Amino acid sequence: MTKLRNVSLIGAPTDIGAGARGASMGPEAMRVAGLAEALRARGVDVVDRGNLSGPANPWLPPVDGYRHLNEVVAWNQAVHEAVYAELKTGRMPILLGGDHCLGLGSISAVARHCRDAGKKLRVLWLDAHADFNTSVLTPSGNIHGMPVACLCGFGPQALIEIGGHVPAIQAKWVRQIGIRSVDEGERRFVHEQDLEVFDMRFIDEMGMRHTMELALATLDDNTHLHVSFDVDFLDPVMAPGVGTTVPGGPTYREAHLCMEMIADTGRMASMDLMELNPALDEKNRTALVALDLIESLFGKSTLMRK
Ligand code: 4U7
Ligand code: MN
Ligand code: MN
Ligand code: MN
Repeated sequence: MTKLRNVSLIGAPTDIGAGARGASMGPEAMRVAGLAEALRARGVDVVDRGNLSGPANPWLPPVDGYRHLNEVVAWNQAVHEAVYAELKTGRMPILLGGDHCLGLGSISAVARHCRDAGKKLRVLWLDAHADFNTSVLTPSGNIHGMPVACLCGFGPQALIEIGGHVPAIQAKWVRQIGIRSVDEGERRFVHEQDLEVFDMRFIDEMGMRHTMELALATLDDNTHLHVSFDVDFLDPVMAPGVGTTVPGGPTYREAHLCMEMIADTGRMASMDLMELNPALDEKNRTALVALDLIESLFGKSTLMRK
């Protein structure tokens, strides 16, 4: 069971790295869904730190393969400092996005904390996409498709050096689950860098249980587990409120099993909830599904378990 930790909610209300507007409303949608109350009901001490601030979205086309690079850097610096500060005081940060470009600020802070504390880091990247594009490979210029590459040291200088250590993480610390949309050049780069990807074909054939056993196999008592949850990981049938839906994702039960098995490790020490887009949702339905899954991450079981 997950140790009950002190959780700090950090809102990052921006869609600066995305291709659709609206993820900027994600943090408030999770508050309206009752995230703090649900975690408190599970015995977790929750403090809502409110929202970070940063530059407005100018909605301009990409320049040299990057859209809104300066603004993305500013938002990620704010996220990095906020997440790092929470970890330093021994609390578990939950970053409420916001688009997934902010995974860079969040995970670079976690990596910095792990260096300070001599901890081993594992990153679970739950997503329909690999988010491993570069300015040359990207078909869109949208930086929410690039955070994993940036974390591994492939990206613009201003972004990759945010945590003070380049690369912030090593590709072999990452496990990606649920992947089903990878761009052509991105696919080659994923193979070249040997990123460990459990795609939907793998999950179809091996099942979510075996997939998660493999993805969680190398955790030990000294491991800090970070979960970066892009809501488009989920099948759009149950989670329509995201900008980049891809059909054929995990079912409701598969997603729950994934979260329950993470909870069972007791090692999750930070997380991101990213890409929720209330402008595309129906009556906050997707936020409520995300809430359900977060409760499972914090040990709520649908089974008759003690
Ligand atoms: B998300 C995409 F081309 N690969 O780079 C791109 F398909 O954070 C999508 O996972 C990226 O939602 C999606 O623009 C980024 C596209
Ligand atoms: Mn993503
Ligand atoms: Mn995605
Ligand atoms: Mn998306």
